[in-house]
Amino acid sequence: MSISDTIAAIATAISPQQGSVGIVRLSGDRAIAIAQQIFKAGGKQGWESHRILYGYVRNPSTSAIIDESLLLLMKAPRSFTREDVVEFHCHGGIMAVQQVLNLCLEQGARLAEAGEFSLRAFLNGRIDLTQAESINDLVGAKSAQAAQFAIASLRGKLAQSLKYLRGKCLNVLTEIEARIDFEDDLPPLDVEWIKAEFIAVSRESQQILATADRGELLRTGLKVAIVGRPNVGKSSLLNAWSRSDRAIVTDLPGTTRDVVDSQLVVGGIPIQVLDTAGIRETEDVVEKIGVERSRQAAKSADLVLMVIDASVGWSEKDAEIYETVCDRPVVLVINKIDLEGGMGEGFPDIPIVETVASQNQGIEDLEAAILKCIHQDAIAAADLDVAINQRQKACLLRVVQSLEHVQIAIADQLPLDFWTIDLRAAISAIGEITGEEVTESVLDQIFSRFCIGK
Ligand SMILES: Nc1nc2c(ncn2[C@@H]2O[C@H](COP(=O)(O)OP(=O)(O)OP(=O)(O)O)[C@@H](O)[C@H]2O)c(=O)[nH]1
Ligand SMILES: [Mg+2]
Repeated sequence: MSISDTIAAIATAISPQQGSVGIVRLSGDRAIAIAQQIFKAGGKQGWESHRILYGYVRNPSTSAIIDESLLLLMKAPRSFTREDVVEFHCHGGIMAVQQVLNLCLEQGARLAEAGEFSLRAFLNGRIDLTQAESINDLVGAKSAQAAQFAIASLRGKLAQSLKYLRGKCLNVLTEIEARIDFEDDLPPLDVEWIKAEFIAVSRESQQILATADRGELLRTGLKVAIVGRPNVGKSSLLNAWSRSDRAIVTDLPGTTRDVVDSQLVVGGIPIQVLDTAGIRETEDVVEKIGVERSRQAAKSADLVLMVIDASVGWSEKDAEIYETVCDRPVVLVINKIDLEGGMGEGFPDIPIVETVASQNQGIEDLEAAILKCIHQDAIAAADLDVAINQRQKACLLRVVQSLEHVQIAIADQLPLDFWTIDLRAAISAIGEITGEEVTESVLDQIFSRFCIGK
């Protein structure tokens, strides 16, 4: 990727007949020159930075008017990429933005690669790598909480903590290296201080590491399968939970034949809920396929809600179904507790929730049980405002590990050079998170996940 050329892309989602405004973005040395070729501002409007011009985009070779639009000019370095940036705010849909983009390309801009605007913002020092990654998180956020975490990180929350940790490590490294070079001229190393610094850095790293699971959940969400015998109220549960009539409910066993899914958000975590066909032996060809799909859904789920009928109690058939799903977290939902019944015995020792799905009762308990099951109940209440991703987690684990090695080197009274090897590794691992020490291939991997125009 060359940073010297001027890039262009459509920055908004495009689809026919949708979106009242579409934005085409230009960034680079020639952004303004290109814009001046194709945009005619009305009246005496000047091309000043951070002003919006009103006018027409026209094809310079044919003079044909392409769109009526607004133009936003942001001169370097006061722009997202720290380069000259021009945005055309066009009419939405497909045609206007597509044609404006084509004109930009005809005038010498190059089509931006995925994430290239953000990459430039990073390379030009406008944002660090944690902030760049959070931009992608914000765009992809599936819940308000995921968006909130992304914004906190975008505002530098994670970067700040990491900078502080890196600073501490660098301080210690300077002290040690000074002793290696000028041992005789300096007072002896304060080893107790060094140990305390390492403990502090490790502790804070662990705290940040503890947010990784939540980060993963917020990003990828959770798949929950509702399984059980026919007619126990699985579809009623899906409907009550999603406050919809998504699944067909009848009093006939074997109503649901296919997997029906619904998207929910629980405690900030996006959840895909799968309602499945009741599991039983059957000769019906369609139902048989449905039952097989139920089993597959349960297998693919992160968590299973095993529903039983309170009026029937825990039966042998339930036990058989439980056997097939118990290799993953299971919450037992005892539904129809409004009916008289015998609960039987032999329940597995798993979290239990009682519901009356047909009357929307017990959903709050169900959500609390799920959060508890995936260890998110305490965290939901805690005041955590960042959540790291898997890449950041891997780097931070290396930080903690390297610091452990230094502590061992200290305890074993190894020469100072040995201390610095692992300390440098810790510093470089932090630098890999923030982008201070990062390879091009890592950057490629990160930014290629972005959308075009970001
Ligand atoms: N009394 C009572 N009836 C319920 C409750 N939940 C569901 N039902 C009724 O039980 C019957 C079966 O409900 P469904 O939700 O279709 O059951 P299902 O488990 O999806 O059934 P299949 O799709 O056949 O596997 C319907 O008549 C529901 O109205 C409940 O909590 N109490
Ligand atoms: Mg059903």
